[in-house]
Amino acid sequence: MAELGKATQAELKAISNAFQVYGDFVSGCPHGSGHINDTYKVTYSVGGAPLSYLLQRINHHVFTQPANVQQNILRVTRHIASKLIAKGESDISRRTLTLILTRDGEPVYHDAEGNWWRMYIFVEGASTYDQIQSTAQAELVGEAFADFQNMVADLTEPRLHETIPHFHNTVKRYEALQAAIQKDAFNRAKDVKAEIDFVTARADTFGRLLERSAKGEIPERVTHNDTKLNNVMLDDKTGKGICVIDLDTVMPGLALYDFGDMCRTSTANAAEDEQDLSKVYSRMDMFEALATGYCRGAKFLTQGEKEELAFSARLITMTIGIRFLTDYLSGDVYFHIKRPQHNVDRCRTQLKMVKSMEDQAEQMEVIVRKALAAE
Ligand code: GN1
Ligand code: MG
Repeated sequence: MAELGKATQAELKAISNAFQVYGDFVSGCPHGSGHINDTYKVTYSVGGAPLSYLLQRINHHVFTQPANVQQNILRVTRHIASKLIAKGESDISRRTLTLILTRDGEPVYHDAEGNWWRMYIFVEGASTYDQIQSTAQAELVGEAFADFQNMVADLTEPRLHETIPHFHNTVKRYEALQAAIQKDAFNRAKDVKAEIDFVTARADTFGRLLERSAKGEIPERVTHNDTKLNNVMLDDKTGKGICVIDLDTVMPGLALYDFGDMCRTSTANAAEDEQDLSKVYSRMDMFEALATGYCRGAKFLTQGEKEELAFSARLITMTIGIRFLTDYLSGDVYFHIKRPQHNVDRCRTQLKMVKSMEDQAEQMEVIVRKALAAE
C-alpha cells in the first residue's frame, strides 16, 4: 500500500478552496495523531478574523469506498445535531462534527490525483489526549461515548454502510495473522516469536462474542468502533467530553467493542507505543471510573452485554495487538509508522495490556458489577 505524500501549502489552499469556505487562505499544518488518515488544520482570514477548518485526506487504501464513508458521516452528524437541537442544547457546532460541503454540494472532494478529501468545522477550545490524565477524565470519557451510542441508536434504517467489513472480528483478524506468519514476506516472524506464541495460546477465546451475538444474546447496534481516548474532545474549560470525533467506522457493530476499546486506551498507564514495557499496565482506578461513566449512560445494555464488559476489554486489546503484529509481518502497510519497529512496539504494549487485564480479571468483574448496580 503506497503511503500518501504530505500535502504542500499550495495543495492545501487549492483543496480547501474546493469547499464552501470564504475569505483568504492563510496556512495549513498537520494536526492530530491518527494512524490512518492525514489531517490538517487550515486557517482562513475572513474579513480580517481568523477561522479554522479541519481538512482530512481519507486513506482510500483503508477506506476503499470513501463516498460510503462520507454518506454515513453526513447522516450521523446531522442526526446528532438534530437530537441536540431537540434537547434544547446550545453550542451545537462544538458538540458534533459538522461537515463543510464542496462547492458542488458534495460531502467529499475527489481531486485530480485521485485523493479523497473532507472538511469539518474546527472545534475550538477543546483538546484530545493520547494518555488519560485523571479518574475524573476517565469517567467523562465513558459517559461521552455512552451518550454517543445513545444518540445514534435509532440510525438503523437504512443500515449504515459497513465501511470496513468484519472490522473487529477477532477470528478473522487471527486468520490474517496466521496467513502473514505463513508468508513471512519480510523474514520478520523470527523477531516476534514470543508475541505470536502469546496470541496463539489465547486463540480459543477469539470467537466468544461472535458466538453469543449469533445466538442473539448480544445485539447488533450502531457503534463507533474506534473509541480511542483521543477520539473524544474534552472542553478546555469544563473538562467535559463534548464531541466524539473520527466517525469513519461508525457502522453496525457491538457496543462491547466500543467499551473494550475505551478500556484499551483509557486505562493504559502509558502510550500505545511505549517501549519500556514496565510502564505498561491497565489501571483499575481508571477502569472503575470509565465503567462507572459508561454504565451510567448505557442504560440499554442487555444481560449478555453486561456479562462480557470486562472480557471485551481484553478481547479488543488483543485484536488491536494482532493487527499491529500482522502489519509488522506484512511490511508496515496499514498503520502509519514513525520508526522501523513502531508496529512491534505497539503490538507489545497491547499484549502487555492483555496480560495486565488477565491478571486483574476478577477485580474487573467486581468493578463492572458495582458500576452496573449503581445505575
Ligand atoms: C487506527 O486512525 P486511528 O488512529 O484513529 C485504527 C483503529 C485502531 C487504532 C489503533 C480505521 O485508528 O482501528 O484501533 O488505529 N483505525 C482503522 O491506535 O483501522
Ligand atoms: Mg480512526
